[in-house]
Amino acid sequence: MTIQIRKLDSSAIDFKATLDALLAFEASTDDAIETAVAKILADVKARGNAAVLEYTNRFDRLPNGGAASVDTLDLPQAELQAALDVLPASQRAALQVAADRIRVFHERQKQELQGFTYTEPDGTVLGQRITPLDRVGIYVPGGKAAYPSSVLMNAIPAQVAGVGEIIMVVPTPDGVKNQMVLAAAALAGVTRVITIGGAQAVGALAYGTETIAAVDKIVGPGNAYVAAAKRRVFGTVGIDMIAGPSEILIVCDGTTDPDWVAMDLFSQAEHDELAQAILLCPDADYIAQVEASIAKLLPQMPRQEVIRTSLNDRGALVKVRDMDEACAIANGIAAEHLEISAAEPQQWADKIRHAGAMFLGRYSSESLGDYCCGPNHVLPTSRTARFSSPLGVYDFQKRSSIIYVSEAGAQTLGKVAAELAYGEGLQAHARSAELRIKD
Ligand code: HSO
Ligand code: ZN
Repeated sequence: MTIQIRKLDSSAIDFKATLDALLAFEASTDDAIETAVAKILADVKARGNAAVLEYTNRFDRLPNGGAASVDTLDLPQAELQAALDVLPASQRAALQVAADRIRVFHERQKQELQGFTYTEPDGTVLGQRITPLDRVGIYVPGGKAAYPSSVLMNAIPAQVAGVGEIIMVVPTPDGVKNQMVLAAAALAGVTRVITIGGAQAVGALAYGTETIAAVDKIVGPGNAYVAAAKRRVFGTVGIDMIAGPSEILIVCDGTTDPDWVAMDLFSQAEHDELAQAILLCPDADYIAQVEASIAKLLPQMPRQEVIRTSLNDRGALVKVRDMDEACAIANGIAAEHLEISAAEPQQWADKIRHAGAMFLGRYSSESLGDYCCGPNHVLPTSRTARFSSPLGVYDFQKRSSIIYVSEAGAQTLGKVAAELAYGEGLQAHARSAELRIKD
C-alpha cells in the first residue's frame, strides 16, 4: 500500500465539511465491552481480592498457573530500585534528566497555585485553601503502549502536589514486567506498584479491597475496557480524562526543512493507526516538498505500517491562504499538540487560544515535549483543548472555601440570607441566619 495522504485547499467550497469529517473522532462505545466491564466492577466491589485475582490470572495469562494471591502481585520497593539499578547508564541518565525537568516545571506550577484569604472591614474573613488529594491511582497500560515517560508525567505532578500515596497499577501480560516502567516508577516517587490491570484494577482502586485502600482519583490512559471502567467509577472517584488518539497539527510558514516537518508528522502518527497528523501551510510548493519527504522517509521507519495507515486515513496536508488563516483553522481544530514551525513564531502563537501544548519555532519538535522539556505530555485530545488543560499539579489538588463570619458580619449578611431563604421557602435557613441577628 502506498502513502496517499490527502491534500486539501482551504479555498475549496467543501473544505470545512471535509475538515470536520476528518477531525470527527468518537471513541467507540461497544455494548459488549460495557456489559463485561459492569460485571467485572460489580464483582470486584462485592468480592474484592478474590475477584481481582481471578480476572488477573485469566486475562493476563500469568505463568505457572497464575498468582496465588493479590499480595504476590504487589512489587516490593526493592524491585523498583533494582529495575532502576540495572538500566543501561545512558537510559538511566536520560530518565533522570527528564524526571528532574518535569519536576522543575511542575514545582513552578505549584507556586502559581496558592490559596488566599481576605478580610472585610467588619472582620469577616473569606478565603480558599488548597489541599492535595490523599491517595491517587495511576493506571499504566501493559504491552506496546507502556510508556515510562507517561509514568513520569502522571506521577511527578501528583508527588509535587503533595499526594500522600501514589499507587500505580500495571498489567503484566504473560507475566512480563517492563523494567523501564518500573525504573520510572522508582524515580518518580510512586509509593506502591501492583501488577494488575484492566477493569479489575480500576475497580480495585475505586472501591478498595482487603489489601488495596480505595483511592480518591484515578489517572492514566488505558484500552477500551479501562476507559469504560474509568467512566463508570467516576463519581465514586475522580478521573483525569478519557484520552483519544494522539494528534499533531503543524502550522508552517514554509521555512523549515521539509524533512523535519515530515518526521514530526510521523512522530505522532507512529503512536496509533487512529492518530492524526495535519500540516497547514500557505506555500503549495513547500507542501509538495513535505510530500516528497514523506515518501522518501517513510520506508526507513520501523513503524511504517502504523504511520501509513494513520496518514492515509486521518492525515492531511492543507494549503491555506496565509498564516492568519492557518491560526484561525488551528483554533477551530484545538489540537492536542500544535507546532508553529515558523521563522517568527511568536506573532502567530499570540493568535492561538485553543491547543493542549504549543511548540514554537522550528527547533521545538513535539518529541522533545513528549519526553523531557518539562511540561506535561498528558494533554487534551479530540478537540477538548477548547475546555480542558494539560495534566498538572492542579489535577491532584482540590480547593476548600474558608468562611469566618464575624459577629458584625452576621448582622448584615444575616438579613440578606434570610430574605433570600424566605424567597426560596426555606424557613430553617432563614431562622438560622436570623437567630444570630441581635435585637
Ligand atoms: N505523544 C504522546 C506521549 C508520548 N509520546 C509518550 C512518546 N511517549 C501523548 O500524546
Ligand atoms: Zn508521542
